[in-house]
Amino acid sequence: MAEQPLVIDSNAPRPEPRTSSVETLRQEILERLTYSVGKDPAVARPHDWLTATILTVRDRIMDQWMESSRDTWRTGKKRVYYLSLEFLIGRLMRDAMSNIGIMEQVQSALKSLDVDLSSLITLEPDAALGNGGLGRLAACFMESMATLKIPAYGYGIRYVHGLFRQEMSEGWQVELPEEWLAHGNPWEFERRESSYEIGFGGHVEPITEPDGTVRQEWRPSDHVLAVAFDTPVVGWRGARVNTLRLWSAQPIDPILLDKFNSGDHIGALEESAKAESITRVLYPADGTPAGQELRLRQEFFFSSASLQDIVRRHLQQYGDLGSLPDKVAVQLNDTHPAISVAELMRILMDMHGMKFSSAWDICRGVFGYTNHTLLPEALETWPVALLERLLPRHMQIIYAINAEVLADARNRAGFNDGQIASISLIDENAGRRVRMGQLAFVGSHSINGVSALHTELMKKTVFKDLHTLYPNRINNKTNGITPRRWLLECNPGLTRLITDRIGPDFQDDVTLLKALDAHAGDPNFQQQFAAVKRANKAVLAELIRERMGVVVSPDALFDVQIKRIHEYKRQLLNIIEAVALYDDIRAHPERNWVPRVKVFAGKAAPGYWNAKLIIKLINDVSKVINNDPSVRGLLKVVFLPNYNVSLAETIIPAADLSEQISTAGMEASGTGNMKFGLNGALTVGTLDGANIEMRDNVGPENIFIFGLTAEQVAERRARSEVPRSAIDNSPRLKEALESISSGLFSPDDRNRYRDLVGGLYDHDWFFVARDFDAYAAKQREIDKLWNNPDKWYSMAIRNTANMGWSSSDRTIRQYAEDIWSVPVTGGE
Ligand code: 26W
Repeated sequence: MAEQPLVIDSNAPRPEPRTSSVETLRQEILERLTYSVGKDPAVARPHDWLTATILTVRDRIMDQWMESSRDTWRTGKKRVYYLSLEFLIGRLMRDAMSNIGIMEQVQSALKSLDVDLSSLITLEPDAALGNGGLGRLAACFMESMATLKIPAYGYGIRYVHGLFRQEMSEGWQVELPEEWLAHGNPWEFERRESSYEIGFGGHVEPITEPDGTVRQEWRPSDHVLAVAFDTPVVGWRGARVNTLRLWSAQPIDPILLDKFNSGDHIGALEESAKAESITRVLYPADGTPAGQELRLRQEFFFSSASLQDIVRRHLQQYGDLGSLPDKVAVQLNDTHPAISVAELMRILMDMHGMKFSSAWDICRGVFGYTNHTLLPEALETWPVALLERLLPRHMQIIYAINAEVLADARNRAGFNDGQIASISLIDENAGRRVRMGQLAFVGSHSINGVSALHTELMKKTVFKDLHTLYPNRINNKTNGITPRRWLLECNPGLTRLITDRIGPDFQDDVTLLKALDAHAGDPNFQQQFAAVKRANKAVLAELIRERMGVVVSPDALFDVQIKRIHEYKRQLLNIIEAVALYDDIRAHPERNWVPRVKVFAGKAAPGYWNAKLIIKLINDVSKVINNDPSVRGLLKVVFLPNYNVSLAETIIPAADLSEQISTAGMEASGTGNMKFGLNGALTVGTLDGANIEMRDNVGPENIFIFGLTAEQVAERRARSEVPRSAIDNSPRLKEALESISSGLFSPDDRNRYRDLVGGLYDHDWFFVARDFDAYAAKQREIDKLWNNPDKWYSMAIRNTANMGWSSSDRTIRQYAEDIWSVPVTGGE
């Protein structure tokens, strides 16, 4: 099936590049409004102006987009493909304008048309195509790869609804569909020419070739079409523009006309609905077999489309697949795309006639796998029976890979039966299931953890035996964040202040923030830093008033925990401490209490009862505390609904204290911790994930570390320590727990929290009770420091100064060098 190599004519004509003077921009926005949106400026609505502005900004990215792509064809540079079920990219307009440096011109152009840029910015919907840190990391990586001029594609799914929109109903989370595409999406380009057929089901047929060899051919029973939608991703100062290619599922036959004409109008459209259901929502509930099957369909759908696309592009350029590992690096973002290993093997063997061993070498040359969690429930496994039915050929290939690996383990490494069972791709314990982590591991040349601690734990726990078998594969790549979005764009006040102090070079090399260390003791700079923070807090206070009807003072300490709601992240520890503080404030009104605002935000997985109950508890507690006059406004608790990237961009610059309090050993890395530190919040946290590296970088004297270490947690787990004594020995904890379980905060249902609190007495899986005293003591230390603003802000400045290491540019350089073997030509 040799493709004709495609010759790119570098001299093909192109239009004059767009310029960006205020006058040109004004003219083009008007033209776009009139000729593309089709609206008379006299009657245009805000959304029309938004679309016209986005189209105008987008045009300024096109030249570089095409140039970037031509360059890769011309030079034969290796391409990186980042496969991820989530891309939490958020809003794109401000990011694009800022990265290509036209924000001020656009603002003036719009102003001359009587349109306010900042209100247009907030009108843009958040592309909520992700759930948590893993998805945001993918978005930060895309931006850094463009900044560092690495030719890269992100591949994912164009969910019609993304993650659910969270609303509160009497304090309970309610999930509603996210309608981010309601007004169309001016950023994307539909590429009908890049569509692929994706098969499911059917059977495998052995075909005997003329030379006597036997080739397996998969005959799927049904197909859907994967259609590409491309979004440009522009790097800092327009260094390079890469592509985020998201797949949309469409039916091969949109309508069965015979059926329709025979009167079965709904039945005629069933195929269509079934195909489209694949890319409707992110993380469909997988509590039912049907839900599980849909998840697997999603994973195979986007893996197969991406690999077909990658192979086609490679053949067009190079004509032969032997060079794949030299020209292609595919990074698997967790196990969600792990089926890609079997799919690439199928493409190479069944479609291109390669032998197993050559295909297997290519496969491991191409793939790298990043692990993001050690939680057993998040390590994906699929029932063998499901795979056999849905992807029969892939199941055969998985067996063949397994045989290869197990033979290697027995013959070369002399593994015993226990070790064999632990590395096998098939888990024989709980019904036969395919372990996707193991598949991703053996199919990759590199497996990385996302913080130093997490990487060490991977070697000791889930991948212990695979690490013994392949000792050079596991490596660490601590996560990072893009300083463009998470400082320059979300915190213009701080950016200006820093620029005035140390000059603008840090905008190109964020490690230069280090120069701020020398100013940390300067009272004048401390005051300016405090003033910027206060202004950001005033903005957040206004948002809290608007959305929640709660009045908070920007002079209070803003204490923030925003992230997915999960028991291991311990929002429960935080809210119990708030209750204890509430008791203390009332018991000792004479003391000099520090005014605090506790801000929470985050979504709970729809099927995760305890997480939803914790949201309800936070809301119940806030209702009581916020309305109790004896608190005298010294403590406020707010839960802001519908946490997303945009909300984070408003909250993080306004935070004084960042809560990173997971049970040690359970948070793979965390990236919120870095965003807060960069914006001058102090961290209260456990020795978990990247908190440890943060402490090493900002210095132990500039961070509040408390609690049991991962080793201590593991040791206590191993001896099944009974946690009750931690409660019995802590009168404050006991009192807080009793008030919660007795129904003080839930008079309408006094038993609501009985089991939640009971769990802390019985097993306390997440060490809430055992870390409580250390946490509460830290909080009082923090109060003391707050009363010493010079000291507080000198520490805050030192945090900002020493967060340069957290840039995703640093992380991507490490991936480029150690995993992908691609040169980095961009950046400072
Ligand atoms: C199997 C379903 C599933 C899907 C997604 C389970 C769990 C997830 C998480 C949302 C994955 C996730 O976001 N993990 C986070 O990844 C970040 C980036 O590496 C880390 O910083 C966080 O510690 C980790 O929780």
